[in-house]
Amino acid sequence: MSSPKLQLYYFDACPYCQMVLEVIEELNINVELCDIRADQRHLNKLVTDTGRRTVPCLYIDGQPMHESAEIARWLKANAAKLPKNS
Ligand SMILES: N[C@@H](CCC(=O)N[C@@H](CS)C(=O)NCC(=O)O)C(=O)O
Repeated sequence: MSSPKLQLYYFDACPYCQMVLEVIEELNINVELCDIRADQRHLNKLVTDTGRRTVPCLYIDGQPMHESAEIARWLKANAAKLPKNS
């Protein structure tokens, strides 16, 4: 099975995002980071796709998942098949 493409929509000062970023670091998972405060296009896409501006939001092969606890749970449960940083 091929690894899903992962993108995390986030901003630095968000504690829920930091929790998810810690899990990503712990598991050494390769995730594209999309800072919604640094790039308006990321915010626009998030709002267009989900109708919300809430972060964190993890896109899994283009499918958005909200809620930090759910994201952390999903990352841990699927770690074995996720792309790793080299
Ligand atoms: N229950 C959510 C809370 C996320 C949340 O409140 N994020 C804040 C930033 S720390 C946010 O995006 N607020 C903007 C909004 O909801 O429009 C989670 O755990 O992911």
